[in-house]
Amino acid sequence: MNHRPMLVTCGLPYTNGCCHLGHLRTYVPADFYVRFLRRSGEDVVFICGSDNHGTPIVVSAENEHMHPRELSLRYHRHFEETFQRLSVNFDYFGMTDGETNHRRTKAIVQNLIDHGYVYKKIIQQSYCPKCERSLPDRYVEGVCPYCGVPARGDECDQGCGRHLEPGEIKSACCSVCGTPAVLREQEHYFFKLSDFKDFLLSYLPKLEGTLIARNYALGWVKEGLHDWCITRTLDWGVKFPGHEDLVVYVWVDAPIGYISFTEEWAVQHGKDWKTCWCGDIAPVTHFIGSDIIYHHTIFWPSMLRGAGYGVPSAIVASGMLKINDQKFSKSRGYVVWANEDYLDKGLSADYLRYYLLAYTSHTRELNFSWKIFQERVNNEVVGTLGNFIYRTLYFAQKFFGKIPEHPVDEEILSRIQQSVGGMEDAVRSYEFKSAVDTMMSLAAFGNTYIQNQAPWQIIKTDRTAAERVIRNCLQIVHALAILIEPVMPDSAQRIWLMLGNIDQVHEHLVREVSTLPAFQNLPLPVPPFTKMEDDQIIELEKVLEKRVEEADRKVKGKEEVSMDEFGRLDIRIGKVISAIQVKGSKKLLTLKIDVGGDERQVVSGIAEYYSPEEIIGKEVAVVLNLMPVKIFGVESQGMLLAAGEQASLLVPLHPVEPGTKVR
Ligand code: B3M
Ligand code: ZN
Repeated sequence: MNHRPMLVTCGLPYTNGCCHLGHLRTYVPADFYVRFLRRSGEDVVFICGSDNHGTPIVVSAENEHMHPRELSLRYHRHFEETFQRLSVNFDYFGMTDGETNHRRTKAIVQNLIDHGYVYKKIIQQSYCPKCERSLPDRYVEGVCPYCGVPARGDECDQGCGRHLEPGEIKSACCSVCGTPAVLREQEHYFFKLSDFKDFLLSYLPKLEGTLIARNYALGWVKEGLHDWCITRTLDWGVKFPGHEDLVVYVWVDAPIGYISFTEEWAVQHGKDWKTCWCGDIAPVTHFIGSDIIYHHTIFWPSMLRGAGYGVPSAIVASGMLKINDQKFSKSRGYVVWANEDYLDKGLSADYLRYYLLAYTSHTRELNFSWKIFQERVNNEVVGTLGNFIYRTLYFAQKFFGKIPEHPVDEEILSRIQQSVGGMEDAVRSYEFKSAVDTMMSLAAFGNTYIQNQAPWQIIKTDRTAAERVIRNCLQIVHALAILIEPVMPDSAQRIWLMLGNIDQVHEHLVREVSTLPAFQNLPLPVPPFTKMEDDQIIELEKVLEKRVEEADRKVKGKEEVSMDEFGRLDIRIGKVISAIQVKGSKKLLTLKIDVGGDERQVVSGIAEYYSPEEIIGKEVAVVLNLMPVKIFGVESQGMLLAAGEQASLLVPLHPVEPGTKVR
């Protein structure tokens, strides 16, 4: 077989929202992994792109009165730019709505059909009688049939996390208009996932990557596999072969994007994408969030297998993210946006990268708080790493002006080699935190070494001895520059230049940590890192606090009320005495209502549904203790209760005296 580069991918972000730390929890470690492998001499292709299809995008586009394509393009650019700002450098960043992916998806689906893995079946599908359309996936909201928690049509996102098949959700309502959905029979196509049980049972135990991915997947296979509905009644998406009214489910064409983007990259670079995607096991590593393990370990390999492609060799799933110890949640305000909250404030991309990598193991829960961020940056990056590097460079430059000509101690070289070995082992077992810690412990070693040797003392009496110490320290700085490149690429380059180099640190390999050309002139160094100040951190905390408060207020609007609170509303039955149209408005009537000895004037938006004649004499329910307001210049001293789009008035079933309280 031809030379096969390693292919590394990241889960494709949906193009209906901005980049946040939840995304970066996966992308930064993936970028680190790729950079480190490259520093170790591996040929790696790093591929990602945006996920443009599916109901999340259609629903968002509808809300923003935009075509899904326009919305997708906007967010596609947003992600591309944001990744660049964070030094997450994909070799190719495609779009699942691109021509290649339409073509590749159709081809793969056709393959599956040809191999007999697809069949059609009539199912009960949610339908909104008001919007007059089918309600696939996120067009429906309801209750999870497994755990009873509110869920959306295709997944129980707040409860058990299960994937839901069309028609499974209970108490379904249209997510656009709130109307209860009805079930309608519809013909859909299914993928015979159940045929892949034996394949998965032999494939999954050998799957590399993080343990949680493999173990979850095996558990699911043992629980039993259900065939998978792969079509949706939707316009936006990749058309199902031979059906203009059906598109494939987004989880079919999204992962196929990995192949299509490899193809597009290969065309640009005169390479062959097939080397990455053929053979039994393809040299492909997927970095994903742990919420999409099912799709990547069960659906995706089965689809690839069924269509005759190679299956991924590794799945690396990252743990979840918390913000201030609270579950990450956009709606509850526990979110940190990559641009608005971080990069646009002039904060260093490298610091964030460091935090995301060093905070905890890749598969553990990562907590973000500005306070801890400040502590880790100030103590570790500035205090340990920055301090050692600056002390060394400052001293070397001041007393020698160049890298002194002196052999490096064996002991120092072997200490450096020990770090390199430790990092390599850690990276290859996806223990990124441990890799970064190993690098930092080399810096800590350097700090202790320079402190104990105190070259600023020895130089007073023995210049050669000082030369030896500083030469050792410079060797460590040189090694650190190469080793931190995958973690903090910009900072690594700055340090590299301060060592008197003129080229790019990322052109160098880890095996060069022990070489350092002597006599190189040293420019005047500056401290490579600066502290995060308290007042800056307080500002950043405030932004987050405010967002949480605002979200809280919104949620409280929908909160339960106590009987006492309900009792504060004075709702009574009143009799309409007169009704006249409000001048200048087609929608409003001014009503005079007898509420039991008292008369109230109420302005109500019911003119389109009731003529004055038909409403006079009617008994209606009125809220009496609302604050009076002026509507079209007319004072309104209450509110009629009505339901639905046609303002159907709430009336008592049996006659009651005007003024009777509603309880
Ligand atoms: N677009 C985003 C998610 O569910 C989804 C990933 C697709 S990866 C092929 O996290
Ligand atoms: Zn509807």
